[in-house]
This record gives sequence, C-alpha cells and structure tokens, in this order.
Amino acid sequence: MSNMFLNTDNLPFCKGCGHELIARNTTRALEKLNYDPLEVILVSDIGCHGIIDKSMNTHTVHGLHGRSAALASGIVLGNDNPGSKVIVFMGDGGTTIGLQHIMEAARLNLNVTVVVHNNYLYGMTGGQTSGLTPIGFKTTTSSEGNPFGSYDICKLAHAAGAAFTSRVAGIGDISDKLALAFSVKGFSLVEVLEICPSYGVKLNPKRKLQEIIESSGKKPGEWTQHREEFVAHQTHKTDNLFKDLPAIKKSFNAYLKKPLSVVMSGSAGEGVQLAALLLSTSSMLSGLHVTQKGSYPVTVGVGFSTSEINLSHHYIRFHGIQVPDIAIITSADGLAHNRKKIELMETGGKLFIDSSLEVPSTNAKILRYDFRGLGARNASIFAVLYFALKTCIIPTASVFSSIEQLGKSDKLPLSKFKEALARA
Ligand SMILES: Cc1ncc(C[n+]2csc(CCOP(=O)(O)OP(=O)(O)O)c2C)c(N)n1
Ligand code: SF4
Repeated sequence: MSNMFLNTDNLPFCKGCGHELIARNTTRALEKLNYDPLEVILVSDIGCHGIIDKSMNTHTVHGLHGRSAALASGIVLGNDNPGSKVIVFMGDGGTTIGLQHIMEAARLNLNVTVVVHNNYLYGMTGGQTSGLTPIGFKTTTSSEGNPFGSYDICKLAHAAGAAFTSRVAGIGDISDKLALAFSVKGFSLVEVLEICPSYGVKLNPKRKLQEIIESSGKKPGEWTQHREEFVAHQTHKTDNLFKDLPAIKKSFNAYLKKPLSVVMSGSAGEGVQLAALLLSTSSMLSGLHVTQKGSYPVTVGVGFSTSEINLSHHYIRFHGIQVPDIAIITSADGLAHNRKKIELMETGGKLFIDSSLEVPSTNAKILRYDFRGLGARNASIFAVLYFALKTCIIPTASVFSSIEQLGKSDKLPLSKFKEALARA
C-alpha cells in the first residue's frame, strides 16, 4: 500500500492511464498537507476516473455524470467542519456536461477543489469527443480530427470568480501543484492534461502529450484572484439522525478471530434485507462492529436482492467486499448475481447454499441446506440462524433476540425455526 489514503496498490485503471498519476499525486498532496483521510470528502463523477473511489480511505460520494460539482457545493454548504477538504474528480466529458455547476461553485467561491481529468475524450464509453477535446485531436466520433476548438475551463472558471485555477501537464510529480490548489480558501480548479492510452493514443499514434498541449493553444498556467470564500451562515442545524435510535446493548459474546465479510443474496421480496438486518443486529448484540449495505434492482419486487455485511471487533473503515469470506445464497437470482464472487472465494471461506441450487466451482467449503423448504420468505432468515449454528461466530440466541427486538416475533414461524435448528 503506497500511503494512508489508498487501501490498495492495485489501482483500477488501464496501464499507463493518466488518471492513476492524478490519483496517486492527489493522495501525496493530501499527505503533504497533513490531512487525515477522514477529513477529506472526495466527490467523483461518472467515468473512468470515478472508479478510484473504492480504493480511497477518504469519505467518497459518487455523483451522476457532470453533477459532482453541484453535489460538492451542497456538501460544503451543509458541512460545518471547517477543517475538512472537499475535492471533486471529473473527466473532461463530465466537466462539459456539468459546466454550469462548476461555474456556480466558482461564482460563489465555495471552498472546493475540482480536479479535471482532461484526457481529451470520454474514456469510459469508448473515446468520444468532449467540449475539452482540442481542435485536430482524433476521437471515435471525429475520425478526421475534432473540427472545433475547445473550452478553456481554467479561464472560464477564473472569469466566473474562482480564487485559483491552474492547468498542469500530467507528467511526473504534480503533487505540489495539486497541494497548492487544495490549500486555497475558496474555489480552485486544476485541469490536468493527459492522453487515454486505450483510445487517445491509439487514435493519435504519432502524437505526444507535450506537442498536443502546444498546438491546442491551451498551455499550462495559473490564474488567481483575491476573493473571500463564501461561508454559509447556518440558521438551522439538523439533529443527529441517530439520536432517537435505541442503543444496542451487548448481551452475548461473539467468537470472531478476524474481520469477516458476508454476502447474503436471494430474490427480491423474499426477506433478504430483513435477514441481513437480523444478522447485523444479532452481531451488534454480540458486541461486534457491523456495516450493512443493500443492493437490488430499481424494480424492487423482481430480480436479486443482495446485502453485504462486514463484522469486526474493531471499527470498520471500509465496507466494500470484493471477495467475501462467507456467502449465503438462498435463490437462483442470488446465485446468478454473485456467481463470480463465489468462484473467487478462497479455501477457508464458506458457501451456505440452498440445496435446490447448482453449486458453482469454488474453493469455499460448501454447506447445503433446504432453506427454501421453510418457505421462500423465511429462507434467508433461517439461513442466518443456520450460519450462527454452524460457525458459532454469534449465538443463535442472539438472532432470536434480534427478531424480538425488531418486533418480528409475531410475523415469523419461530417454533418451526427451532425445530429445524434442532435437526440441522
Ligand atoms: C447523464 C449521463 N450521460 C451519459 C452517460 C454515459 N457515460 C458514462 S461514462 C461516460 C464518459 C465519461 O467520460 P469522462 O467524463 O471524460 O470521464 P473518463 O471516462 O474519461 O474518466 C458517459 C458518456 C452517463 N452515465 N450519464
Ligand atoms: S479507458 Fe482510457 S481513461 Fe479509461 S482507464 Fe483506460 S486508459 Fe484510462
């Protein structure tokens, strides 16, 4: 791991992509400025640059295409931690799509830094022309070379009122240049120029970055002006959203040697999210820290329903799960949605799977059970009890207690569950 801001050394970009240089130099700049990762809020946009967020130890928010500057503006206006730093990552595509949002943040001089990853085209969707593609540059939608000139985003933001803007060639160590922008009180924007190896280099094989920069007429530079940053005077503070939630008191003991990641998946409408909540609650009743994240299609009543849960004796700073330690699969929808993850599971992992399902190839230990035999809507909930019984990580009593505490005792066939547990 290269520094405290990254949770991996293996960044997700194509080989030679300038986005990696920006990501690494951003983290280096933040280290130089002595930021704690949890003081930094990274708002990423749609595009290749945005896939960095899973690798960051900072707070991350993934916005809609072109809207990340607007999201960041809202965060700055609502956040009353003056020590925090809000950074926006955008591609040249998103910058063009959301130009007005950048102008507004610059006009108000909000305390945000926008880092424009200008690789002169839309990377993620196959290399189309954007408003920052220079004249003559070839893209998949302008095979003869872009016939139009590009926006000068630095000068536009400067004219709108940005305290600081700069244009930088994405070569070598640019961490000081980024640190300069991050230290500005008010709106700053850094446009980093790069070429996407997968499309830009292939479509413009003889051209080098320096030459493209020269001929584009948009050379590196800095534009500053003295303006007071805009600080919202909050007239009303929102109460802590957790204030009315009852605290969960430790009443059981967990047996867990190291942090554990669990993926639970079945079909929408079959109680998977409730089962995940029961696993989370019973784990907290057993003294563990827990994160829980649900995902399902927008058509909430059909298709898969998945929940990712992390359990640990310690504070959990990263809740992403790439390959789970435990997978609990109760239907064909859940299996289809998680097949790849299951295939990557390692020896030592455990796959709890309904006996009606075909078992995918995996190194995980297989535990089959007729969960659906207790009724489709009870399958995932009983699977949580079965997981507790077979792993002894949390006691089954903690699961029954969570059922009671969440007011679900009348709705679930508890005696049927107990009988099935006695037989299992
Ligand atoms: C509003 C909207 N329009 C289009 C898309 C499709 N889309 C996804 S990524 C992308 C290109 C991103 O290019 P850029 O912003 O330059 O970032 P890069 O991939 O180069 O990092 C597009 C057009 C989308 N997700 N949302
Ligand atoms: S497609 Fe281009 S922009 Fe996207 S990761 Fe690969 S090199 Fe980078």
